[in-house]
Amino acid sequence: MQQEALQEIHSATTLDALQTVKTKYVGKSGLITKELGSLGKLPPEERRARGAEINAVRSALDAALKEREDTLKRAALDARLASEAIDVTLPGLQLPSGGLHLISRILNDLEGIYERMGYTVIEGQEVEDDAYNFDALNIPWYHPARDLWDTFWLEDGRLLRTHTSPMQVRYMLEHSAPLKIVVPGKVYRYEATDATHESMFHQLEGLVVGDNISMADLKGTIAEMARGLFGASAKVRFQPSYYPFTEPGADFSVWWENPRGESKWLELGGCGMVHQNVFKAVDDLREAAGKERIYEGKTGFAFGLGPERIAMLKYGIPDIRYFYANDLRVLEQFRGELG
Ligand code: FA5
Repeated sequence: MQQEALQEIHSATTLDALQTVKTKYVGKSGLITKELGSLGKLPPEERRARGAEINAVRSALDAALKEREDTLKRAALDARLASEAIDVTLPGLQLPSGGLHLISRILNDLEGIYERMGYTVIEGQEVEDDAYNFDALNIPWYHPARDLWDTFWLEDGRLLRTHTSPMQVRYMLEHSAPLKIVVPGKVYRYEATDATHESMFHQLEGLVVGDNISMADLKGTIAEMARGLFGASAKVRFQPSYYPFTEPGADFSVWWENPRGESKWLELGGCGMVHQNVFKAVDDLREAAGKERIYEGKTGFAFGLGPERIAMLKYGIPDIRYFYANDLRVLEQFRGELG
């Protein structure tokens, strides 16, 4: 029986199988245990020798079981460690990194240029009230100029801002002059798209208010921006234009000789001296909110320009629709550093 048991112990390949062998021989009702139990039936003179013999077998089996158990446990642990092993010398996985969109980079550049001129950068909301997008900007509901800004109306009567100019009003409600701000952000227009018009695009609004601010300050500021964007050779041109919230108003274009040897004028934005009706509307709103009237009689200039147009001019991109079509073949050519 000892030979047989040892044989079975050695051929057990799992701890479960070993447990079965253990139970069979030395468990409560195992074969060896039974042998010991039957000692009492032997004549007393045989008991001693027989008992010693069975105990020797039992010790041999116990020792063999223990040894086999250790071996199997060790093997199981080795297998687990092997399955968890990693090769730290393998080359790492290279994850493709994202980048800033070209328009984000242009806006970052613009913000830097204006911050160096002492402007504060603020942001506004894309869902606006008629009162700020139009009324306070001297564009009452019956004004034909409303047609210049085809509007996406929301069901609750609000709208998607058609330009960043409502932030002129919102800022003056909360702050006093003198002030110098730029406001980058998305704007929306319900209009047919073509190579130079999108229904969602960006603007950068500028507003300066103080005493004795003049058109010369406006021109100098725009020229400084153009040189910051395109280099020392950039020129700017102003042409009279009409905006209800400026008097006088102008459009400005930039001329730049680009690395491809082309040079042309590109209209970048609108600008002008802040209309006194805007200051009056701001004071009315301030008064209604229990604040002092402080703007009537001040002077200031404002401008609003399109960064998409800057990107098109700077990089020779022929169609504004490329920016938001999410075609990686286009976007990857202008992938900037993150951060
Ligand atoms: C305005 O939106 C005025 N709020 C700008 C302004 C501000 C004037 C302060 C005076 C004082 P306008 O609609 O012209 O003006 O738009 C300004 C610029 O936004 C344009 O010159 C152009 O660069 C850009 N832009 C206008 N419409 C689109 C469009 N559909 N797609 C891309 N860019 C556009």
